[in-house]
Amino acid sequence: MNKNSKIYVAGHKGLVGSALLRALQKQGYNNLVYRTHQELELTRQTDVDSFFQKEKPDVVFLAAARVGGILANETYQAEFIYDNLMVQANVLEAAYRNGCKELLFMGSSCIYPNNKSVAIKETDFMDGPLEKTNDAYAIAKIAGMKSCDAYRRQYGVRYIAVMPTNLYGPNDNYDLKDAHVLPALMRKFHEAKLSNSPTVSVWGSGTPKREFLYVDDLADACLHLLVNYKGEEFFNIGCGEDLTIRELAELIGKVVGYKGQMVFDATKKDGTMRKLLDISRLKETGWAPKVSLEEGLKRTYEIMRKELSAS
Ligand code: GFB
Repeated sequence: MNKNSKIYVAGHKGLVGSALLRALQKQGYNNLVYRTHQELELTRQTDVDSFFQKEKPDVVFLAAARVGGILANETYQAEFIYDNLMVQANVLEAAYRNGCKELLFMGSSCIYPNNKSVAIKETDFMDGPLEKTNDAYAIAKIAGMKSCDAYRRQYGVRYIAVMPTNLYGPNDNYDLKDAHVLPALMRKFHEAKLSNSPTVSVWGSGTPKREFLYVDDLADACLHLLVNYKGEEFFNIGCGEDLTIRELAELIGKVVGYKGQMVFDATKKDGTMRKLLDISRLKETGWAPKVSLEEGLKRTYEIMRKELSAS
């Protein structure tokens, strides 16, 4: 990949794709292509083929995916597995057939065995059962990552995968039914503050632990790998630290300035109790995260208010 390479960012309107686009633009990549969901339906093979035949990108960042929090994953299991498998299969095949030599596939930390009490290394892959609340999504992501291996080995292309931890930042989804925990709680605390509501509902027991990475750090790591890494491995991308959902909620409450109480809703699931990623493989390549959780939450709160008032 060089500054003149034609780079297709699939999913450029979403949390991850928009961060990749920002990072590429900031670093002076000047031949970027993208399409909105309305312009290009990635689950439709003929449309994807036509797009790749026309544009013939040199590099693809595959960040288009059907994603959501714990409830969305359970509610829309069939859509999560179907849409993700179709998008991946269509994009990888069309990319290869149209001469694309480099591709970065966005996996997920949910490909790993659930309830790991210690930080998860890449070598823990396939070493135990998946978390039930998102196994349809996880299987699709595993298929995507294994597809990269297969295309690389059979065709000699440089298709690699990364496994990001839970992400947050600009262009997140704040729809409370579908959102991940961080944007959901930020919105709930913000609205509770505005309406002087005495309580905020936090799903589950508050005891599961999660790791959160600001999405601009993820984009930075992805560019770093595509430019500097020439090997065959896949990479965990995280910040190396986790906290309980209760601690996260307290931190968000502080950033938002909410003075009321949290009420834990035991009718909602906890999901896996822990999924901290071990990022030593990535650190060995010379990359480290830059944005602390506190700083990331402050930035996200600013941005969320603008995004909510614009919607
Ligand atoms: O972020 P989240 O929806 O998904 O939930 P996962 C994380 C934890 O936060 C769970 C709790 O224990 C939830 O019960 N939680 C507390 C809440 N309050 C809320 C709330 O208001 N909304 C939400 N959504 N959760 C996802 C996967 O798992 O992780 C995806 O479902 C993806 O597939 C993503 O892999 C990275 O962290 O459990």
